[in-house]
Amino acid sequence: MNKFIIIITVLFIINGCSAKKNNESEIIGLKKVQIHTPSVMCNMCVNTIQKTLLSNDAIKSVEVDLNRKLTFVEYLNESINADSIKNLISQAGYDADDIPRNRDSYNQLPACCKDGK
Ligand SMILES: [Cu+2]
Repeated sequence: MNKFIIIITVLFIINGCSAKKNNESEIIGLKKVQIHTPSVMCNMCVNTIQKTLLSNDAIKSVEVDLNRKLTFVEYLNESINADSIKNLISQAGYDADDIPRNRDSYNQLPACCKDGK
């Protein structure tokens, strides 16, 4: 067990050094983006967005703030970018910043998730 912890620690140190060489502001390539998702209304919407985004391996965490209509996404910078994430949200049927929802996906959402727009 102790050996395991030492190995993990060493790996972190090595990782930290190589990350610093490339870009000092990013810790092992994990980035966070805040996306305006004005059409989220209920927990079903939250589930739909989380399921869609988390099925992508490059996306590490998804939080949806229903009150502020914001979606916070943590992702691996070298594997995906913010625009691709917005496109995924659109494909799920929701507006994401300047990218409008995919109409077909929106039509398939449950009635409680449709804002009628
Ligand atoms: Cu909903």
